[in-house]
Amino acid sequence: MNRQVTYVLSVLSIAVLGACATSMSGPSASATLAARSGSTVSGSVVFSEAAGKLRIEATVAGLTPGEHGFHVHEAGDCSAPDATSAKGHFNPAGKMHGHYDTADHHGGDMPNLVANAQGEARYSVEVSGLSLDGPNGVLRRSVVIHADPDDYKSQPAGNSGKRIACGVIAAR
Ligand SMILES: [Cu+2]
Ligand SMILES: [Zn+2]
Repeated sequence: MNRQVTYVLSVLSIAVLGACATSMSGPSASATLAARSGSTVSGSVVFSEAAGKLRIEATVAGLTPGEHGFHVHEAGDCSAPDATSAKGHFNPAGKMHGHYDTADHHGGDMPNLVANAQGEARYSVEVSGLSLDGPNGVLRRSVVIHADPDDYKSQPAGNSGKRIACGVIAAR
């Protein structure tokens, strides 16, 4: 390999590395989950914008096995022992509660978290109708995990029971 080719290749590899670093450091937000309603749930949730959608990734432990309702709630306030301070589901479009992939749902309605037999959940979904900032923005709101599954139809919150974890969503 002559010197000129080596030079071109090293410039190319720097350009590729630079592009990767840029895409990984796009705007994002995160929430650290605090246990509520006497649970021992812990974990974190990361929100990032991807091609007009919002990607939500979570790692959670201390759950009971199975499905748990998981939503963005209106208020960025987890201070109450039962997390009622987070208020209702984030609902910027004034819709009914529903399945995240149908026309009628709260902006904050997300698919259930599913915990394995050890009570751990790893979660990665992309939803439309949410963003980090602006009218549909999740920043300065909260993310809540419930004791029971969201049935995606009961009003106003899918009958998902107690709020067992809550985290305020902050830029990072
Ligand atoms: Cu909720
Ligand atoms: Zn809802």
